[in-house]
Amino acid sequence: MRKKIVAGNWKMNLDYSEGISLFSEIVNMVRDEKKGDQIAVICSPYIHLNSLSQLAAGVVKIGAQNCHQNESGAYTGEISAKMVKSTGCEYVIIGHSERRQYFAESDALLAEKTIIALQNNLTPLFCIGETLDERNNGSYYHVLESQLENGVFGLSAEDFSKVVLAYEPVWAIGTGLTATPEQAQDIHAFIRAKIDAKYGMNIADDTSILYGGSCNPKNAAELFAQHDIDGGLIGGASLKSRDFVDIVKTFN
Ligand code: 3PY
Repeated sequence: MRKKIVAGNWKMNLDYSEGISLFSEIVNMVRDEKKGDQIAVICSPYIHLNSLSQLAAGVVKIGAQNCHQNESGAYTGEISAKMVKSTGCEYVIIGHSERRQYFAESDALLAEKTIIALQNNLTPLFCIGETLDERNNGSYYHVLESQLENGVFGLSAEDFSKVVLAYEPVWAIGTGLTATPEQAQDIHAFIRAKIDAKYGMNIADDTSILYGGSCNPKNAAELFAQHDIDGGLIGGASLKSRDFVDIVKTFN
């Protein structure tokens, strides 16, 4: 069954107490206002994970924004998937364009991170997306296909069926630009067709594909109404409880 998911990505924002107080507001509002079976997730910096898990009360799920590709070892400053899982976290974002761009994370590395996340029973929120140049020069279908091929299509069908995908056009991240609902639907349908070709129709139908990139309370309803869009990965708007919860409520 395809799940409807709204996942906030706090990125590198909020100190410890700011994170706790925003999350407490979000939990209370989601508890009071959410009606459907959509899943609300907050992907916070590592410092918040354990405390948020304790405050979540089953109302909101918790995700990390990254994990290391190895189980443990001499990797100063890094956090493993096992450590993430031990905080009570259920999700982890893998391959956000900011990781690809600023930390040179390749598809091959992201494939390793996805495997270790799955081995530790975390649900990967695996991101793909094209840059503005790639959109303008028409190579974007090819770019997206190769991110899928090299990032997640090496997984067995059983493992792939545990992955959530997020399409985040890089030109719509932090720019205030959003893909139109038609542009986003076109890409989501393309992604689903590629999953169908690789894993078959049942898995393709059941895969949740989120849209990310300046999704906000004003544009969420139109985006989420598209047949192949199953929710959103929310940047800036997840830093405001009212905006985030209004996006979650879009599915009510
Ligand atoms: C954005 O909306 O800016 C995001 O990057 C969500 O991950």
